[in-house]
Amino acid sequence: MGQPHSREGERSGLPPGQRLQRGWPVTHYGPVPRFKPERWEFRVFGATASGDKHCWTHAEFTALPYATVVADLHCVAKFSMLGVEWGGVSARDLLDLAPPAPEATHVMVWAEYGYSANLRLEDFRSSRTVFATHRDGELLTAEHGFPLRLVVPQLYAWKGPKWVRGVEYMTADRRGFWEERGYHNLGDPWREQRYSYQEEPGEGPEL
Ligand SMILES: Nc1nc2c(c(=O)[nH]1)N[C@H]1C(S)=C(S)[C@@H](COP(=O)(O)O)O[C@H]1N2
Ligand SMILES: [Mo]
Repeated sequence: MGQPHSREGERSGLPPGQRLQRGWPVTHYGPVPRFKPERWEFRVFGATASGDKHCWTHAEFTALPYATVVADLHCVAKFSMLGVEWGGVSARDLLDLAPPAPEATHVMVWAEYGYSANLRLEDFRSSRTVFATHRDGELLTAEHGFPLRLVVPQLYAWKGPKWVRGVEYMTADRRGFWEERGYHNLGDPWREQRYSYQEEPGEGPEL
């Protein structure tokens, strides 16, 4: 009781094997993409309820309802930041606007240059999952994911792509970029699910 930022079903503090990070380092693979507003669009596709894909321009996406979530960020490289406020569009609102088909069980979140991360629909559907445009009230910088990054507070941060461009609803699980390259398919920091060799049967598709 009484932990900062704790809410029902939410765990706060340092997960096992993590240490506190001061400041905000930049961690990603590959170059920082340049934002081209006229070419940017956000797509939801795959197993949608209607069978159609949904598209938003940058102006349309940023006009969606704004929500904030206070969350911790845990990098699998063992640093954590606590109590970051993210602002943007909640995944739940997006699911309402672009509902998945009843058969959908997983999502692939796609970012610039083909970076991707797979999530169980239940993790994506968490009330705390947010497509963030802001951090602590300020617009994201390019290296931290401007114009949009996904934040999934209950999972390691690689599950939250920066420069995110879309979501694919899937009827079976498939590995994303790091999940294919040795990282755990589920990525729960409280269970220290760091590497794919730790996966139990049923926790991920064949490698
Ligand atoms: N597109 C993209 N998003 C990404 C990554 C990446 O390599 N590419 N790295 C992830 C990892 S491992 C971490 S720890 C966080 C780091 O976010 P930050 O640089 O804003 O601290 O971004 C995540 N999102
Ligand atoms: Mo990371």
